[in-house]
Order: sequence, then structure tokens, then C-alpha cells
Amino acid sequence: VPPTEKKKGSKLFALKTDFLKNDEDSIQKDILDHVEYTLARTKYNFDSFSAYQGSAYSVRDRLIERWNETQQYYTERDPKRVYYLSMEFLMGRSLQNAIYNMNLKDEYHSALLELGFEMEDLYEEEKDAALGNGGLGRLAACFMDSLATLKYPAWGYGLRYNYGMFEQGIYDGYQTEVPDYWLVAGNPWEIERLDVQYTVRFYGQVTEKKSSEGSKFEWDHGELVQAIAYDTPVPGYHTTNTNNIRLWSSKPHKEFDLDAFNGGNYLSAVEAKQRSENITSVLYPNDNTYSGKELRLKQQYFFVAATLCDVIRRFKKSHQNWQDFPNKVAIQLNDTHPTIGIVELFRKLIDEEGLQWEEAWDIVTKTYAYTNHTILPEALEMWPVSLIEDLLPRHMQLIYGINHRFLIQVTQKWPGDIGKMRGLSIIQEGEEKKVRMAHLAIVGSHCVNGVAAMHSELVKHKVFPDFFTLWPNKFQNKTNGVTPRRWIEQANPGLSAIFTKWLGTDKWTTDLELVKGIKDHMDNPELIAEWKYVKQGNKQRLAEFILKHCGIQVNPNALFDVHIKRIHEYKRQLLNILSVIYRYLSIKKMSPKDRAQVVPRVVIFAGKAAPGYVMAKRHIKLINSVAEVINRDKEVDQYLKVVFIANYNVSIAQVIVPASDINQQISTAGTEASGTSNMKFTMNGSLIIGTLDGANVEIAEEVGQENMFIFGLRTSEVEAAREKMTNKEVVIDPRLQEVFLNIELGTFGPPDIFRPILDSLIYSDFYLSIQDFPLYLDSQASVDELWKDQSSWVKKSIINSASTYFFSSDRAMNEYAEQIWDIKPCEVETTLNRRY
Ligand code: HBZ
Repeated sequence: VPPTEKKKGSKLFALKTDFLKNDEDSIQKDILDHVEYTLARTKYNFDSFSAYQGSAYSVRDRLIERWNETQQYYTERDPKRVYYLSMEFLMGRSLQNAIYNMNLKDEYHSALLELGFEMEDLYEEEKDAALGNGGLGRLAACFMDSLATLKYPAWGYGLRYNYGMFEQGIYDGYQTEVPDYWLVAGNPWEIERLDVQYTVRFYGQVTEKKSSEGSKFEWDHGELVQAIAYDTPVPGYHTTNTNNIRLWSSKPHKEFDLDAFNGGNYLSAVEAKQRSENITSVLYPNDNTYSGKELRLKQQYFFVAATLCDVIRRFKKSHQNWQDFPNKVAIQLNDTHPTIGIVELFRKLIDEEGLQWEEAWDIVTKTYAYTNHTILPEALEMWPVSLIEDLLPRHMQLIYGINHRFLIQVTQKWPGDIGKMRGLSIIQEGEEKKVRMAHLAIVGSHCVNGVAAMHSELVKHKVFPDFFTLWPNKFQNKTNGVTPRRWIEQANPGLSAIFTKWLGTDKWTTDLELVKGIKDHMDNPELIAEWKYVKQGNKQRLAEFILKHCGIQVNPNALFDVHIKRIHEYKRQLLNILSVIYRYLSIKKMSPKDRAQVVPRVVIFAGKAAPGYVMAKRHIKLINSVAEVINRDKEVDQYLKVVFIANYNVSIAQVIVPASDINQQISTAGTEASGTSNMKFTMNGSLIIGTLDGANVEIAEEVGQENMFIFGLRTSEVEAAREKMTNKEVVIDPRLQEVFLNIELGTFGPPDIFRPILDSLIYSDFYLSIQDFPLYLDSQASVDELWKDQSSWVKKSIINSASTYFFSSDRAMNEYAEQIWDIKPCEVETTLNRRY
């Protein structure tokens, strides 16, 4: 008998339809109640931050109702669920998102206005949740929004870091890092679940217990750490369905008090306790580079160990047969970071549940799938065998066993081919033996996917060609996507109003294909005028932001040229700033007559460099030094401004993206797996200047190359170009030589600082900036030409924005659901007397 049936006729059953009311007055009262009873402030006089908090708590109450209803519904129906395992969730702000998704915008707006607050001002009071580095973490956040909106039964799992992505400051042009203690003022979006705790073991010993039934392995002793669950509800758009992100926080385990404390060594016992809290203390600030620190491996194991306890407990509530596990559970690995989870599930099945090897391994591989996000060799995770042996001794034994059986398959395919064995092995031999986590992820999953068409081809043919020969059907492509709710509706209300007006419906927010319909009106002068007006307003807003935060006055009528992403050599912010220097030098040399022809530009950079990435930090210094010289040069004042916006994050992106005219996606061909800001910009009518790399290739297919500025070497040409560089056959374009000369002469400050940058170009230029430079300048020149023809420009802008259906994360999630996870939507049939 379902628990709800049991209570029919009781008081509790009647409560089933008793929910918070969503009219303006009820909402207003709830906000005020939270100000008084949750914040303990007087209702008659409170500031914007309290108003934000009161609003957030009132939203949270409503989220919790929907969350409870959804989870209850899933429990009753027991559909197959997907668990998205990610070490990063880059959520940004939540208040606006939750209000919009619950369709309570008007109600909150008027409720707050009556109290003397503009809802938009309150959004600004919220601190970003920045538990991620960049694309990979933000992708997880967009995917969670789409999964809930599409009503898929899905949970995200991750870590609740006390310190998120560091706060970047710029002093004297250099990046500084300040810890981001994002929880200082509390976090209204999370629910602490002290009732959901698991114990995680590290170190210790494995003992073999032999019996008539065979050997049993027991892993015990070592250090125990407690994992505590924190839940963040994820509301779907205009639906009751509300999913969950469960993040784990590490706390000391009480058992380990006793021995140490009784031994009289009080201080070292306290230290050991502190070590356990350290595990979820800080997000590693590297993107696309591997850092082989023990603490990072501890984070990874802590994360998957707690997650699997939770997933298995939920499964066991309604199932006894392990064969059903893959029919009820799909687990997606967001890159190799949670890969040790493959071994952990296997260990639990064999050591704790008593399954046989083959049977257990079959369940594991049917359950897991792995997404690859990079082909950069420096990003591939390889943990020293010695480290795993020490920290997770049983897991290392199992990895050897898994590898042994895998290599038998390899010899069957390629008899006697030692080279193939060596190349494919999960263990990399050498002075220090290492576990190749990507190999483990491929072997332990039923599906491996890249994140854009070109990237997936490289994964198959360049990075893992022998795996592809062995298992051609394992490999898929799943081109990334972004949520149109946050990146159009919330970030760009003006554009949203245009869409709704000209399409005659607001359904485009969940059916982005409708936006194609805008093309039918692109010659209509009224639409063109509105389009320009909205872009102008967005640029005005960004200009004000820049004045406020950077103290630089920019002309909102200038062309806004935007390059925002992590600072990395492969992303080539350097190529951009070198071309800016060239532009500056050219303007300086021009006659007044020629200057009159110059298209005024504001070049905007933003992004963080990993604290240990010295070269990337030098690039930041160069950008800022160049900006300083250009911005104080009165002669070029009208024509060129360079801005570096510090501390780039999701909420700043929401201001920059809608205000951009062109956006830079200029990675060396074959290095950027996908890119996702390219998608956000295109949706917002910004034209890409970029290489044929990552998802730019597919954007070009949808939008048409004639509506973008594509330049540069192709992926197929990169190898030959590098060869040319090694053989010293590359001639440096005279315009670039002039740029180098000016840097060397100290035009942008003491040249010593920039010497390593110039040397990296002249002596290796791995990312081929020198060879792409002339092509890039040509492309920049065609940007200027097109800008002079504003009516063509606006048309191209409209075509861009109208061609982005494919890049919605809704499309991506439907593909994963159907082609990898085999899950179906499970729409909560609400009994409620409210809209959703
Ligand atoms: O993932 C990015 C790719 O560079 C980008 O092209 C793609 O669009 C995006 C989503 O698929 N990769 C990352 O953002 N990677 C990381 O942030 C990262 C973080 C920690 C690591 C390694 C990589 O240890």
C-alpha cells in the first residue's frame, strides 16, 4: 500500500493539497515573515540585502514544495534515473532563475515594488555560486536546467567546496587571487541534510579471507571521513518537476576520536580531524590541466564513494535483484574526474554484495558512460600507482584485475602485438607507473562521447584510435548546448520581448526551433529598428558596468569586440592583443582623413588564469599594459579602447554576452573541444570571429559561414604548420614584426616582463599565432568593412540568433537521454491548486 493511500481520510492526507499561495499578497507576506523570523530583522526597516535574503527564503520554500512533490512522485513511479557526476557545478546566481522558472516574475515584481524594492536590484545582491572553473562546470549547470525542464528524473552529484573559484583582482596589471568564501552570508539555496551521511575510508589495509566458497577481500583500518549531504533544488521551467543537485561536505568521523584522544595525543587528534574537513575545502582552480595532488584524488574518491552509497541505498529501497541496476540507474561521468567511481561500484558489488567478477563488471559497464572534454595531453589524468596503492589499496588491486582481463581482449584482437598492449593498457609503464584514468573510463563505460562533432572525430581517430578500432560502437558525439532560459530570457529581456512579439508566442523558451521564424521578418524595418534598439540598450548597460568597475569611459556606439573565457595559450588571447597593438600602431600613423574612416572599437577581455600558470598570467599583464597605454592616449581616444574586466564569472557574462557585437573564438584549430560561449553569443546576435574549431564548425553549418568571420589554419593543416615552425621556415609578417619591435622597445612597459612571451612565439609558437596572424588581420578588416554597412550587419545578427536551435541544452539532453541513458521524461502530475 503506497504510504499516501494509507493516510486517506487522515488529517495528513488533507494536507496534500495545502500549499503556499502564489498571489502577490501571499508572497509579500512570506518575504516579510522571513525578514522577521528567519533573519530576525525588523519588518519595518530593512536593507536591500535583507530584502534579497527574505525573497530568496520565500522562493526556497516554494522550491522545497515542488522538490518534495517531485521526489515523492519519482519514488512512486520508479522510473530509470540518471546521475550526472561532476566535480564542478558553475551555477551563478539563483534568485532570478528560480522566480522565472516558477513563473512568478510578475508576482514577485509587484510584491517587492510595494515594499520599495526593484526586483532587478535585488538580483545584484546575490553572490555567484562559483563551484567550477569554466566550460565544463557551466555545462553541468545548463544540463541540470534542461533535465528538469524536460522532466527527466535526474540528479546531479558533486562537492560542496567551502571556497569556490578564487576572486581575481588586477593590481598593476597583474592577476591576484583572493579566496572565495562564498558561504559567508549563508546560502539560502541549499538544504542541509544531517540525516543523510555516509562514512568514507582512506588508506588502511586489505586482507584476504579464504573460505570454501573462495577468497573474500576486506578493506579496513585507515582514516574515516564523514560525508554530509547538501541539496540544491533545480526547478524546471514552467513545470512542477524540480530535480536535485546533491553536494557532499566532509566532516570528521566520530569513531576516530576515541583511539587518538584516549592515547593522550589531543593535538594530533584534532589535526587529523581538521585534515578530514580539508577534503571539500577548496575547488582546484585548474582548467584543462591535470594536477597530481593527493588531496585532489581524495576529493575524487570522497565524492564518488558517498555518491554510490546514496545511489545504491535508493536502488535497494525498491529492488533486490542487481541485474535491475542498469535498468534503473545511469551514471554519467563529467570528464575523468569521477572515474574512480567505476572501481568503487565494482568493489561494492564484489566485496560487499558478493557478486561474481563477470556479473559485476557487466553491471558496471552498463551503468557508466563517460564524456571527454579535452584532447590536450596536459589535461589527461594519470594517477601514480603508488599513490592509489596507498590511499585506496583495494581499488588498486581491482584496477590490476580489470586491466588484466582487458589486455586479454587486446591480445585476442591483436595477437602478439606488444605495442598495442602497451598503448592501450590502463597502466602506463615507466619510471613511475601510472593509472591512465581516461583508459579506465573507456574500459568501464558502455559509451564514450566528445562534446562537438569535430572533437568527437578527434577523440576517435587521434586520441584513442585503438580503442575506437576495438569498440567502434562505444563512441558517440553529443554536441554541447546551453540553456536559452538563462542565456536569452534572463540575460536579454529586450531580445526576449522581440522574439515573443514577432513569433506571436513565448513558447520559444522551451522550443527554440520556433526562433527560426524570426528570419521571416528580417527585412521588416520595424524589427530591424527594435533589434538595434535592444542591442544599443545592452551596450549602454555594459558601458555603465565598465565605468563603474574599471573606471573606463567607453562609447556605446563603438563596435564591442568581446573575448571572454579562461586565459589559456590555446585560446589565444595573445593573438587578439597582438592584433590590438597592430590596430593601435596603425591608427597612430594615419592621416586625419584616414582616421575618419576608422571603425571605433572597444575590445573587451575577461577571464581568469590558473594561479600556477605563469605564461597565462603574463598574457593578462600584457593585455593590461597595452590597455593602459592605449586608454590614456588622447590621440586614439575616439577609435580604440581596451578593457580587462576583472573577476569574470557567470553573472558578469550575463551582462557582457547580450552587449557584444562580435565575439572571439580563436583557438588553434583542433584544440578547443567545443566551446559554449560561442553558442551563447550567437543566440544573442553577436557575430563570431573564429577558427574552424570545436562547435564553431557546427555553428557555421547552421548560421552559414557568410554570416561569420572564419579565418585561419584548419585542423588538418596544423601538423604541417608546426613542422614548418620547427624547420624555421616561417616568415614573420612585417606587421607582426612591427608589433614585436614595439613591445621590445618598451612601448607597453619594461620589455623584460614580456620577453618570455616573445620567446615563446619566436622559438616554438606551438599554438601557431604567427602563422594565423595575417589571416586574422584580414578577417578583422572584413569585420570593420561590414560594420560600415549597418543594415547588412543587423541582418547577419538576426540570422545568427535565429539559427541556434541546435545549440540549446534541451536538444543535447534529449540526445543523451535517448542515445546514452535510455531514460524517459516523468512529468509530475500535480494535484496542486497552483499554476505549477
Ligand atoms: O569543457 C571545457 C572545454 O575546454 C570546452 O571546449 C568545452 O566546451 C567545455 C564543455 O564541454 N573544458 C573544461 O572546462 N575543463 C575544465 O574546466 C577542467 C577542470 C578541471 C580539470 C580539467 C579540466 O582537472
